[in-house]
Amino acid sequence: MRIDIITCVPAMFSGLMDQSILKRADDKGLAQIHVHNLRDYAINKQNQIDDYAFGGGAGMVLMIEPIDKCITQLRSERSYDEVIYMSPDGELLSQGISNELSLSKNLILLCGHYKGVDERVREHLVTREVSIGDYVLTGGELAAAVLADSVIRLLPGVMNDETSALTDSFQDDLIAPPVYTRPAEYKEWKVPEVLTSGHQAKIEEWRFDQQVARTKAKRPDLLRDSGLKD
Ligand code: 6GU
Repeated sequence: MRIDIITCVPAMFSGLMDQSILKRADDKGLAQIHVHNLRDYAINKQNQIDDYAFGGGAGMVLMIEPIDKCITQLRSERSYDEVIYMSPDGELLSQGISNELSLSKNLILLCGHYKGVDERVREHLVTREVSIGDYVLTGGELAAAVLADSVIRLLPGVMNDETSALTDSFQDDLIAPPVYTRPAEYKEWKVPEVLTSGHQAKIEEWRFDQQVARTKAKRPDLLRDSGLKD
């Protein structure tokens, strides 16, 4: 998978792929992130990429021309599954969307700033708009990093244990069960006995019961569509 990120703050992505699971994905050639500085596509000597909104109002608007030049350049090099505009009013990112996007070969993530982008970018250049939650960030960069992380970790071969992404919270609309490691007793705080019993069927049953109980307690909204309610 290749992810091209268009941003006016490229420094926000430095180091993103240098650690942990994303580094392994990069090392194995499973995922690459290419960051493009919108200013490199500025239309004049002043390196201008934003301007005042027609009709007035506070805040600068990212101009269409630098964004179009950058996207057109990328599209001339390869075809993209989606051109995603990171925006607080986009569709809410979920495990389902990440699963879907993880089947992509090439993605463009466009990060907005200021008061947003010229609406014609959304009308003509973007195929999808994604938000990471109902709160406002200063720009789409952190949201793009979140989306990239959640998608890349799902790519086959990225995780150590091939099945581990499948047992994440949310993959089956249930929160993951609690986990413990040695020592089995610490300051009189004990690990549930079933986990050290060696009885695998009982362990699986206990884990599932825990998932359902925890989801009911913490995120009852997840159970609504799962058929597991009551
Ligand atoms: Cl994608 N962008 C911005 N600026 N704020 C956000 C967001 C995105 N998702 C949640 N808040």
